[in-house]
Amino acid sequence: MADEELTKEVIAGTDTKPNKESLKRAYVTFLAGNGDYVKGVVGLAKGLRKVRSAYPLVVATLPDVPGEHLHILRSQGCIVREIEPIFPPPNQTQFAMAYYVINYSKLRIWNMEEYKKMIYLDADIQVYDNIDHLFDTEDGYLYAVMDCFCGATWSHSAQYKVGYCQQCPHKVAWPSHMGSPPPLYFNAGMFVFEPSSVTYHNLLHTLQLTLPTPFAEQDFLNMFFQEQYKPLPSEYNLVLMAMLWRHPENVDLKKVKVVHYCEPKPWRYTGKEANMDREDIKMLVAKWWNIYDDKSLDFKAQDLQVAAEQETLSRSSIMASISEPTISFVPAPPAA
Ligand SMILES: [Mn+2]
Ligand SMILES: [Zn+2]
Repeated sequence: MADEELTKEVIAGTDTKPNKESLKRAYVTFLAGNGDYVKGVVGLAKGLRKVRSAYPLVVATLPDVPGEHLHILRSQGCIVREIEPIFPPPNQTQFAMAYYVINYSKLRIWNMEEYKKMIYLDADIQVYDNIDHLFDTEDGYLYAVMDCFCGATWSHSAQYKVGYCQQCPHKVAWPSHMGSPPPLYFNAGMFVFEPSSVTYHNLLHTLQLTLPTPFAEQDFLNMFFQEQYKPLPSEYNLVLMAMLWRHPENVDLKKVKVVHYCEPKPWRYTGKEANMDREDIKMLVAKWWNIYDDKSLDFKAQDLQVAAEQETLSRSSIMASISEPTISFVPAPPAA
């Protein structure tokens, strides 16, 4: 491996701050409880290393994540950031499962203002291609992939009753007597956003005034960012199984960069689950395990050493240039 590549890999997995640009950008995921989602985060950290991402993975953790899991995350090069839970207004708890309730705490990531731009990824996501270029998207928007309305979890919605899905808006047209079709709706497992304390406080304030809905924080984010939402192509968040089942014509597995294992979770998959005995699912689960099990993708002690030297180097170069009127930082090399 070339030195430059090694350095890049080290930078990707640490909170070293070798230049101004990498300080401002990070991936972020969210972890709660003492369950097996920690495996998802470890897998994701290794997946980002494998595709040579130039940016670190921040893990926003709730206080109920056990210390031994925090230790595992740090030893995999993650930046652990403990956050306080956000409880939904009491009128919302009737709808949401505990899973959704806990997910309101995700809103805390908007308060990570030390980063200019972040890419949020659920812990049940894996990246199979470098997506660092999404940090270069135009500011002022929230970027995410459109969801599918065909699953039974949507049975409460007008879309489901009509049989309309934004993934194939021409298959079943939206009835004209029902006005304009519903606004585009994204899956909140992956999105590109800009942390901002103004947005953060608006989010928390608006949450208190918001009526209950079935998809809790995902519905809430869709309402809040309706005007700023810009769709990304579906290869940036392939939602399993919805897309493989309902819209196979919209899926090209060879092009997929990001897989969202809503179901099945790869670390729980046994092959005996109903309707999951499929070659495409087995292939995608095996792909996830290949990364998770790959020891060469573990964050290594010698990387820490190199990382520490990097940090010292960058500190001393900042110190050396501190009296200069303008400090120009060398940007990270573009990812391969
Ligand atoms: Mn998910
Ligand atoms: Zn659909």
